[in-house]
Amino acid sequence: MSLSELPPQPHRRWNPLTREWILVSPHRALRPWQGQVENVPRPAGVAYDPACYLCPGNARAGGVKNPNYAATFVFDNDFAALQPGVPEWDLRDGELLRAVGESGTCRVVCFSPQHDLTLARMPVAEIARVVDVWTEQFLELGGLPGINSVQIFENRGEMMGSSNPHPHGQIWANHSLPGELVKECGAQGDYFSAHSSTLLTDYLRLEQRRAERLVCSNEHFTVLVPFWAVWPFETLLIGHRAVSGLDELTAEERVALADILHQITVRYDNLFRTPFPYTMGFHQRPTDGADHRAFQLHAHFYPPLLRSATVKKFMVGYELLAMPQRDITPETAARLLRELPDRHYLAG
Ligand code: H2U
Ligand code: ZN
Repeated sequence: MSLSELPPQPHRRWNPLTREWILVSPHRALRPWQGQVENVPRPAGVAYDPACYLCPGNARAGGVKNPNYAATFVFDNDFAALQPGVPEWDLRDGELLRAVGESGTCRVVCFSPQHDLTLARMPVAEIARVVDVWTEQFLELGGLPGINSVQIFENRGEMMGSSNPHPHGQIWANHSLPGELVKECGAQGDYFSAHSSTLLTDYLRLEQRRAERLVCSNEHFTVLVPFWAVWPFETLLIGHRAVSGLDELTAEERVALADILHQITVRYDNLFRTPFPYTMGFHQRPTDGADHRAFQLHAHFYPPLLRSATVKKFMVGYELLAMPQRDITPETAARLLRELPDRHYLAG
């Protein structure tokens, strides 16, 4: 039996990036569903919303007024989870109780002044400006003393807890390396030591050869459903050239990154003809000044929807207590996404 003819039986799949297993139960994809039905979110519909705290010229919580920005706008989060200048302390009681001071900075990035746009409905040239801003922010925040991790992400849609439809993302930059980054650094570092090549470049070659889980690509980037995906339509965005951060991309690659972000978000919206909710974010090298050539820049998309604009996957029960599990296979999810039109369903 080869990996190309995986039987429709329960099996575990290995995630080499985090070194964890996930459970795949393909035979379960047909079970009846009488559970939750979500309200279908509608596109926001107005270019300017006087009540929006992200629209140009409007006041935010605390009274600060946004400038009349024309493209992108970055500000320090008014309810930041991290604060700069927290002194270093490490308090313990024996082995079991421990707390460590954590300093950092949280920022909000508005992608566009237009309230009702999304990445999927922004022209590639405008997304390219967002990529440039992310790159500048990575350099600026990563260059601050004591900042070793810069997490750039977007929560899209109410279902993912996004507080506002205005196109925006967040950046949390902090002193310690968060758990996911620690896992990915360890796995990529060990792989590079053993093979003298980056894990994700070798993985991408494999997927390009097998062509079972590819979704879309351009000259510099490919999006695929990883073999070990947990979320039904989870994808991984990998560059064709291994770089450790956005700052190492060429100007041409930054535009190609904007293009591939557009391609995948259009396909997502087209899947259930809805503004598709997701958490997306980049994983980049720690900014601690150490040698991170083993670390390859990539982005994850974690969308919650399962079978329609209204039914999402829950991470509950066995997933919380034991390990993540999925029904629809990554191969099926990739085929569904791949076969969708690359033109947005709302485009005239
Ligand atoms: P989310 O939609 O992903 O929650 O991001 C919006 C962020 O905007 C959120 O972290 C911040 C919230 O703290 N915010 C402000 O900084 N100022 C405001 O006036 C409202 C919300
Ligand atoms: Zn707005």
